[in-house]
Amino acid sequence: MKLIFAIVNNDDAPTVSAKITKAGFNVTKMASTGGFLLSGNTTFISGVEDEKVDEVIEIIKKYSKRRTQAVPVDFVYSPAAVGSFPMQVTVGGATIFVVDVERFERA
Ligand code: 2BA
Repeated sequence: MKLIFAIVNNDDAPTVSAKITKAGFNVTKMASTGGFLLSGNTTFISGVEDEKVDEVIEIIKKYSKRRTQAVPVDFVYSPAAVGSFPMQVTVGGATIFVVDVERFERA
């Protein structure tokens, strides 16, 4: 068994969640925050049999869109020239980790 962690944009989360569930997989949705942009995203965790991992990943990829987001970057040229300008950062579609599950129980 594997545990899939998938970090997706909040805007894609409802669709990703619905499609994973509709395909018959169990999934848990957690509110998370990206360390770089410090904005909210969604982390899904899903425990699946080894042979089903690719199927779940395909669903996540299909419904997670790539976006650009503006981030303010501060600059200081001189004491008189201080300000910030927007830098475009590409976010997503999804950041996915797959780890081995040593033991799984439902009690
Ligand atoms: P954030 O950390 O808020 O990062 C948002 C986007 O900013 C990243 O998109 C990436 O394009 C950019 N970025 C991140 N760190 C950067 C840096 N030091 N310099 C320049 N640009 C940087 P994604 O790569 O698609 O990541 C989306 C979200 O997935 C991340 O949000 C974070 O929450 C998570 N994530 C990505 N890689 C991860 C990793 N190796 N471990 C844990 N979480 C990760």
